[in-house]
Amino acid sequence: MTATDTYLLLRAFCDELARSGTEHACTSPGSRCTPIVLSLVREERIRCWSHIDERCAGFFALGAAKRSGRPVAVTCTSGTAAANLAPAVIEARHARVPLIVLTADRPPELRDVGAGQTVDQLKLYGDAVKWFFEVGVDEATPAALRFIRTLACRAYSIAAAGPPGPVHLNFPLREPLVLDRPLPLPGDAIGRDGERPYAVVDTPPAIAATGGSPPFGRIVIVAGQDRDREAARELAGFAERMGIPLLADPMSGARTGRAAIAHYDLLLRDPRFAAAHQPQFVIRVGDLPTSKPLRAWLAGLHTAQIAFDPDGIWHDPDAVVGMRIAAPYRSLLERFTDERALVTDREWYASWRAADDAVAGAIDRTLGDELSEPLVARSLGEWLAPEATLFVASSMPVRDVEEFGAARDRGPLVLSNRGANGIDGTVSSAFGTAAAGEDPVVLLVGDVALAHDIGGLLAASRLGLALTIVLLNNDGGGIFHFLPVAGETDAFEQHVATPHGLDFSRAAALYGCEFVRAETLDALRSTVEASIAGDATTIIEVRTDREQNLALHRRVADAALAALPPA
Ligand SMILES: Cc1ncc(C[n+]2csc(CCOP(=O)(O)OP(=O)(O)O)c2C)c(N)n1
Ligand SMILES: [Mg+2]
Repeated sequence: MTATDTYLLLRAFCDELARSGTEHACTSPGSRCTPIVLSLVREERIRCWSHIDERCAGFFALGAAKRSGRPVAVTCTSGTAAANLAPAVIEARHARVPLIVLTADRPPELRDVGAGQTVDQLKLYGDAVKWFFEVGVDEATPAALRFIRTLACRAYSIAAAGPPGPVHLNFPLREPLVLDRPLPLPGDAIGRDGERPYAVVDTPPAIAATGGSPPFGRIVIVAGQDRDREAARELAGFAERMGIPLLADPMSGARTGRAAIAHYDLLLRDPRFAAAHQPQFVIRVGDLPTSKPLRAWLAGLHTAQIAFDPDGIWHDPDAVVGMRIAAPYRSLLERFTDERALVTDREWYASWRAADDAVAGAIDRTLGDELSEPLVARSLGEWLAPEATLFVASSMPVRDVEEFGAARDRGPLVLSNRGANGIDGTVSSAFGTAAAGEDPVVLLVGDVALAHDIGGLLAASRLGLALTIVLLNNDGGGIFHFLPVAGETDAFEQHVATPHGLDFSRAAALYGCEFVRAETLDALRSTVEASIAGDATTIIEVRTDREQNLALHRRVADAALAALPPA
């Protein structure tokens, strides 16, 4: 076996990744991974994005896969490098994002004998990956080339479908790791004619939702994060035609139209409202939204709950769903094409609509135009064009966008790493999202999350990518003020809120980004717009205070309850 064998096999492997549909790959430097990195870089149909930190590479790949809807490959060298991909792999598994992880490893004879940078990489990510495969080293015989081509197609299809997620291929690689002469051209004759992949997996048509009596009367639809934006718009149209309140998380893409109930989080905090609005049927689509009041309300209902999920995923922490339909919810829309097929309660619908409008008014009045965390979340959703992506960090940003974001005719695509709710890798994921599309990406992030992935900023200058980063800097984790731990005053500030006093303008200078501090809503809007129009990565800092933020959230909640029409 020679370096030529290794490279012939890897060239065929990358050829099949490209034929299957891979458009992006992330690399990070090392010695052992040289053959994989070079083979990916030399495959012209795959765009390679280089990272120095594997944790960033993994999250960048995640963002690119989210945006493009296709598997993204990510490779790294052996040892702890591979372990640094674990957070992104875990997030990808929970958020159903397709990743193809290609780790380089020592060949068997160098394992467990004290060779440098060698750790046990077999099943390194445990059950977080959908599939693990140890790719044997071999001579590039026709049989081995058929095998490696099939392997690439298989990895791609497992990552891409049913449900999408990460796969891990571990490549033991023997020295020499570089070629001593160029590979023969053209490539091997094993590949299929034209651009066809060597092997494909056909998915059966979705099973239509059949059986059971149709829902009627007081129906509510709860829509969480979902991949199919077009279907989400159809769902909003369907809810409006049928007169069904649509409790839509912004990440569902369905917070649009007259049926969208944007402020369910505030509405359902009112026990009176929650009790007076018990539905007869709940239809759930997409992931379960973050909102605690919504989750608690759903958990306490004694009514039929139906959940649609194309992958048959079990999102039901309170064990209340009575029927799961392992199909896209489009099958529901197709079944009930006109109002006669579904008898809904119009008074019920009107009551939700009126309550939501009243709460929207209360939010606007209470927030006014003074810059605050909720107002930034609400405003970004309003300002951004439909082509733009709003990437929202975990912690308060994702909650504020859910709680305060208004329904819009055509809003931006809203994305977030909510599979495992980590605050890690946020900047890298947002850059990956920007890499996979032409349109602007705005990241709404807290200071701790930004500090956690500060190295992700390197993508701006090294990869020539532009991001608009709106930083809500309250010098610590503002979210913890909402939790009982805030009362544990001996340790709260230092060990839970973790103020850091970082001056992010210096980070911007280090990483070659622009930095602006916005003091007013108008200034924020104009800097966001200028950043989107420009081609530099800009950090726009909004300074807030954690205590005042807590008090403001309470004032809005009080005002919302006071504004509700009598039950
Ligand atoms: C990787 C990881 N570590 C820790 C946590 C726990 N955590 C949740 S929110 C948070 C604080 C985030 O602070 P910041 O980004 O400033 O947002 P804020 O709460 O101020 O809105 C932490 C540490 C987490 N979710 N993920
Ligand atoms: Mg913070």
